Amino acid sequence: MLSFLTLLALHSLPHILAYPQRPHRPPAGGVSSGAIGPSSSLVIANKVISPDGFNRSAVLAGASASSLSFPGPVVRGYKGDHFAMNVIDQLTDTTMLRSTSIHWHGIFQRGSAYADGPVGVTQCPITPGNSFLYDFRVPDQAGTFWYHSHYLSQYCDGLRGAFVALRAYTDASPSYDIDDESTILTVGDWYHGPAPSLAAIPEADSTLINGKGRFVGGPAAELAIVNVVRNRRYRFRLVSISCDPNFVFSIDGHVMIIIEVDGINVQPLTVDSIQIFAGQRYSFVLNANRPVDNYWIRANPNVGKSGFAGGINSAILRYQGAPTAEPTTSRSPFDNPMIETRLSPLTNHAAPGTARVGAADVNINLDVNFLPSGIFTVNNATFTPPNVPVLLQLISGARTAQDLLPSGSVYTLPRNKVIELSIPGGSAGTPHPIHLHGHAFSVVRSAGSTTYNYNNPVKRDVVNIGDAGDNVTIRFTTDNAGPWILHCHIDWHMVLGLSVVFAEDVPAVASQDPLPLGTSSVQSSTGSLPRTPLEDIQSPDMRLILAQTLNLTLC
Ligand SMILES: *[C@@H]1O[C@H](CO)[C@@H](O)[C@H](O)[C@H]1NC(C)=O
Ligand SMILES: *[C@@H]1O[C@H](CO)[C@@H](O)[C@H](O)[C@H]1NC(C)=O
Ligand SMILES: *[C@@H]1O[C@H](CO)[C@@H](O)[C@H](O)[C@H]1NC(C)=O
Ligand SMILES: *[C@@H]1O[C@H](CO)[C@@H](O)[C@H](O)[C@H]1NC(C)=O
Ligand SMILES: [Cu+2]
Repeated sequence: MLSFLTLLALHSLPHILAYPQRPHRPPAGGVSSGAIGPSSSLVIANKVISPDGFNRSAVLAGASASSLSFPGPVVRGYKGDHFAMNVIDQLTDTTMLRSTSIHWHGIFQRGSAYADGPVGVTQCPITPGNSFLYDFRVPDQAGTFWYHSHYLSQYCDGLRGAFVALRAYTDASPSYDIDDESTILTVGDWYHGPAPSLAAIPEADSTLINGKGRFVGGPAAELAIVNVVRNRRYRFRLVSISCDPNFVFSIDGHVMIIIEVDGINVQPLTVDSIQIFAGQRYSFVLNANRPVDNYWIRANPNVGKSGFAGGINSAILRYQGAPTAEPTTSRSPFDNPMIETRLSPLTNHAAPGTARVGAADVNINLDVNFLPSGIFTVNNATFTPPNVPVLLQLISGARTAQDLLPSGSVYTLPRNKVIELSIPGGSAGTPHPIHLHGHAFSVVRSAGSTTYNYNNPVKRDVVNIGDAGDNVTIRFTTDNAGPWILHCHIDWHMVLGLSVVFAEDVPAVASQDPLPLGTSSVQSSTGSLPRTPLEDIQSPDMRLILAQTLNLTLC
């Protein structure tokens, strides 16, 4: 149907449609071995890799077992596409979790809540030897997303990659010339030990940019090289695939014009640095208009080893014609950092609802605390993944917050109402980047600001809630039935309970979010598949916390 209509359109309206709806794939060999999707297998298996010169076994994704990579292959499709990603669990390494589950971060999953991925909320983990088909549509989103394991801290062991939904038609005059796999920039933390054996909140060993980096005291491992041609304009898609740190990202000698935030186009904003939190994305245009040379790309983490000595936290921007050498550039002081309140959407500017604090249909304050026992609470409840995923509880007829498990962590929200959440900052482990599934939200009060902007606040899906004195406030409309988790995107904090679930439009979930036939992993919650192996969690303190305090039993 698509091709017939497209052909018809192209023949009859060639002057309007300058671009074919399906441009040729850019050549492989960019940041990974080639993009996959919208329909593909995604094999999850173990492999020893040394992205920073240190060998370790990792949990990786690939189109096949022989093409596993870190980060995983770019999953790519067009706005309007139907995605069918068959995730095949071939994990064998018992030092890490062997079950898995994938979340497609930022995708709304309207009508397909079962494909959202968080274990205990929408599904049970996929067990080794089994597969699970994530079958969902992306009707109304174009931009930069990512995918990652949503099973405890498994993505810290490597299961993370970029997900791009392209526009069906390119703008008549885009502000950039190049947007392909080579312009995706992932930044994340890397650990030398398997996540289940690490301390509850461990410190990363290195920062990887596009899967490459160095660690303090390590070898001069290869750094990521981002190639540009002078006087071309590049749309870089910066994706934080971090488990914990936020990074101050910059490129020596260049400014960045931000045009997209978390999948939503924004009014262009020129900056010289971006503090990017775990889970966030920014597209920025970089005009390669400086002298032909090598320039440092920098991502300085807020925790762990900061600075750039010996090439840590760095990658290389290389102009065509520049020598094959490390840059000698230095970083100028930042005088124009990205400030969240300066961002606003390109269209649909206003936050929904009455433009006054506390004047939404439903107003909820979420108080985050860290207890001496080493767990987080949100309004005094610690999120523990329930035996039966919340989605199944809803489909089975649970209706009220009191009926829903885990008790105290599930909030029911009425349909078609405006919700305002306020989340005071400053609890231990600050600053927490908070992510809501199923929605993007308007940030009417940002961290570091006391003003409320209902007129044209940025819309995004991960927000930093800042420090003591902050009271980050967000708004969204309940137009998407389903159980949507809101959690800290510092994965270690999420495991320690920093989550709640919004059960949105509960009466409609069973009809609007049906389980597809054969979703054995979801249904296995009542079957005989193994329970979450507590023995998989090897760190003694972690096991103690999970066993005694959280009483962890999944599916
Ligand atoms: C890493 O593993 C590879 C492949 O097994 C091996 O050749 C190499 O010597 C190892 N490197 C280190 C530093 O142990
Ligand atoms: C949390 O517990 C404290 C102390 O018991 C109490 O004062 C507070 O009202 C509770 N908060 C909520 C949201 O229930
Ligand atoms: C945050 O804002 C909400 C209402 O918007 C208010 O109820 C709450 O007391 C505020 N908390 C702090 C710590 O300022
Ligand atoms: C832990 O979970 C088991 C099974 O779900 C239950 O029988 C037991 O009472 C729970 N223990 C605590 C301390 O909550
Ligand atoms: Cu956190």
